Amino acid sequence: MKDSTPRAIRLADYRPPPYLIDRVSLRFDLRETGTRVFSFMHLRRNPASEATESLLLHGEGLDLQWLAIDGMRLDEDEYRVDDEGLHLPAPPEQFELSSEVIIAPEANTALEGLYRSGGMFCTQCEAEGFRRITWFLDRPDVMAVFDVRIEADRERYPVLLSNGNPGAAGELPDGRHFAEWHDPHPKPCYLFALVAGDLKHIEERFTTASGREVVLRIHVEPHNIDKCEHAMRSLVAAMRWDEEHYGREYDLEVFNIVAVDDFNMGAMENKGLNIFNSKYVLARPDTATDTDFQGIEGVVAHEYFHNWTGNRITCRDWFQLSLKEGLTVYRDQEFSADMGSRPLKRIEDVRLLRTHQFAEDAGPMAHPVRPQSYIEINNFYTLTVYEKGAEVVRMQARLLGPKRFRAAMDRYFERFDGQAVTTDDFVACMEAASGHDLSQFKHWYDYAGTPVLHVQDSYDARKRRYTLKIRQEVPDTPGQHHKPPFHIPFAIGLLDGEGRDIPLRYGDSDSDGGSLLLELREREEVFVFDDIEERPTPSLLRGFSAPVKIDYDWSEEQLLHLMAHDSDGFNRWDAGQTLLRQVLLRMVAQRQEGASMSVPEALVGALRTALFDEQAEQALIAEVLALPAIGYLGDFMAVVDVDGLHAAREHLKRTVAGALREDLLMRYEQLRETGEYRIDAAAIGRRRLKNTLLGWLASLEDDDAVFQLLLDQYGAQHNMTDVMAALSLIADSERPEREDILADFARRWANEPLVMDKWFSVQAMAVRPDTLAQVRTLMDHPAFALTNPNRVRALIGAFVNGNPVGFHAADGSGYAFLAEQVLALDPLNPQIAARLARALARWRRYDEQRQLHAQEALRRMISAGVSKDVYEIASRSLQEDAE
Ligand code: 7MF
Ligand code: ZN
Repeated sequence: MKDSTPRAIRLADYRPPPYLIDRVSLRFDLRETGTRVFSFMHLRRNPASEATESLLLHGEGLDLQWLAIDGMRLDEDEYRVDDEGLHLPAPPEQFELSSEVIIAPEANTALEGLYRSGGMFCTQCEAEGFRRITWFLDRPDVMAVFDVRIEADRERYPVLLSNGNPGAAGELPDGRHFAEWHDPHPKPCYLFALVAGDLKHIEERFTTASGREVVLRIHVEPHNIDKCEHAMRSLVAAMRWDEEHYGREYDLEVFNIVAVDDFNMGAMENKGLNIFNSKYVLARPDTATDTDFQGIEGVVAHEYFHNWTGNRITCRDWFQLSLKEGLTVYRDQEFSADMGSRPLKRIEDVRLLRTHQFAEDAGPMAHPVRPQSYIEINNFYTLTVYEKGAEVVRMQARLLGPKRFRAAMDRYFERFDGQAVTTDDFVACMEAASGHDLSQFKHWYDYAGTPVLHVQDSYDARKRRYTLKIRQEVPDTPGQHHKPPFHIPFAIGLLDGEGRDIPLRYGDSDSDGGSLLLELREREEVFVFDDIEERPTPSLLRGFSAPVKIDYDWSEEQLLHLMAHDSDGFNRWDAGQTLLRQVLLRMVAQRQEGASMSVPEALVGALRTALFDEQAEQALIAEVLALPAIGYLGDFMAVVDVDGLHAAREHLKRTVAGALREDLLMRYEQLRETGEYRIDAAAIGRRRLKNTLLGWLASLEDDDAVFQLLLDQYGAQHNMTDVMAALSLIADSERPEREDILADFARRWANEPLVMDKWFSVQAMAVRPDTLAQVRTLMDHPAFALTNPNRVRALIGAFVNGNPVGFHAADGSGYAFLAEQVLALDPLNPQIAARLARALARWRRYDEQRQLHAQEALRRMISAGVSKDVYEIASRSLQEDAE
């Protein structure tokens, strides 16, 4: 291994920092090769620390020029530098430490610390990137006031940005110039940022609720200046929303956003200077899809909301990551729900959670929302920390109700402003503001695994009594066995034969005519409802009130009844998904037995009814008509049969589309784009439904009239949403026009990397025999680069995660390809390599032959000597008790 034996970091070993850093002053002398960083900082012993050993300041890859304490240069025997950083044997109680280091942003392909992207300099410090810039106590509970001075060539880097408010700026000799920035808010170094480049910006003025004026700017490379408006609109909406819903105002004179092309993640909330992956800023109707527009709105809001939940109040240590991430995801989800359609947003979020987070929670990488140990923190920016973490906040909001939740949040902001705190501190505010005892609820933070609720019901007609028996089971996960029962908010309704909600009462709570919130606390509980006139249809876990799985023996009649009538929009959709799942799994079983696959008439009827539902939003109808993903369905099989699942999905699509062809065509025609392009919720819903219908129709492969629709929709070039919907269906086909259309698209968009990413993805996800060979060929395309994370995700990531049939090919070719690419990427960018390697984590779910191929691929990674990032993923995946 490159790193000596990777060591686990444990929550139980947390100790307060030995020293505190009150102020730091940085000067950057930016150069094309060899950038000098001068640092001056004030350190004092932390009264809360008992540490007496030598002081370690983190630092990696720093070429130290000189070091001084209180202005006195240190001799080489007065300090020690190793892999971890700079050790000072016996520093004074208080001192000024100054130093100069040389770093090489031009050679930084890991995109952590200070690096170059295109023609600019930029930074990414979360979680532990600051130590690649200069010596520091690189941990979130050390918060300092930063002063920054940047010096660079004036021609090539006219724009110089850092955190906080701007200060002096001016000319220097040799065609250079400088700018100074002061951030008055103490912050951990992971929120430090610097940008230097030849950028253009758009600008807006925002007046806060209390009347202060803030200048908002979005900076991009000059050719992208016409793609920033949507991001700016989203920012202004997010700022207003946080004032209205949480009473939180922005707290600096300027707010800058910069878009960069080479970025490991979505974006970063650096104080006053958010840095974004350009994918989450740049959009124009002809270059970006509705999903892209919505992604931008959500990510801009997410990063802005971090200003309070993350920056003003930050994490004590990285085990508390969900304190800021779960909470901020919850906030951005609620914002997006308010901006668009609430039930639709909930469906999208739950779908992500169920297909991806549930899989993580059931695999070798399963970990609690607050993990207990890690080898590489970058591997714990997971769906569990983010999405399950958001569900854990959502459950508390639900248990408290809106008024008390707001009071608890006010208390949190009041009590912990300016501090680095824990999830326990957060929950304590929820308890104090509500009087609820949440000690059992905290299991959600500490135990991994998705709880299963086994539900049985019975109806006694003579007593007019309906009984629900619920047994909860929290599965074992690596290193965690025999878990205690959780406190679970379980919202239900009971429908009568007409589909109306039966008014319910249980203990102190009643259903208000709608749903009843039951609070489960025991391993097994029985709920009895009296005066129920007829056997009701249960609507369980309404609105997905907890991140659990439900095990209940649904009949087809019950699901059809819920699909048609449930007053809870989410559960109406979910009933349809459960029905589709049951049908598809039955079809897979039929196929395995060599029988022919059958699609029940009732399902076709229900889909037809949904198609013509005049009450429902168009986007919701589209969701009802969306087939559950192979990845989700596989979770319900003892051994995942990818080919069977694919065959069943295709057969079901063809059967339904054949039966409903005329209806689908008619609705498609009605929904065709007529007037001007708009991106409001209604227009998005309309396009989504139209393109879903096109997808069903396209399953009629030999239908020339349908194929002509695809060609026409592509040819109209009305907007990128419609173009991509048509293009991906064309790319999936075996028609001769396929190659011409793909070539046409590449010609049009050769100079737009983010659009070319879409072109890479549709080809990587096409279900065709030669897809892997195509992917290999595309890696040589001039628009592809292994050094750019977006390109890697668009091509390799799309094949590995978005093409189950190709990736899980029985001959192991997909797995071998993955191992090869992980090994090629690892020396360049270990974070991206490790993310890719996760695709093999759940290899135990497949048949024996595939298992052997997968193990071989994982072993190959480990024995090649990889980064600790990849090592942690591959070694945990192979561990004995992993699943
Ligand atoms: C919306 O969380 C939701 C999640 C860390 C980097 C952005 O603000 C962030 C950063 C990762 C994974 C997902 C997201 C982010 C990161 C993200 C972005 C927008 N603090 Br890693
Ligand atoms: Zn975040």
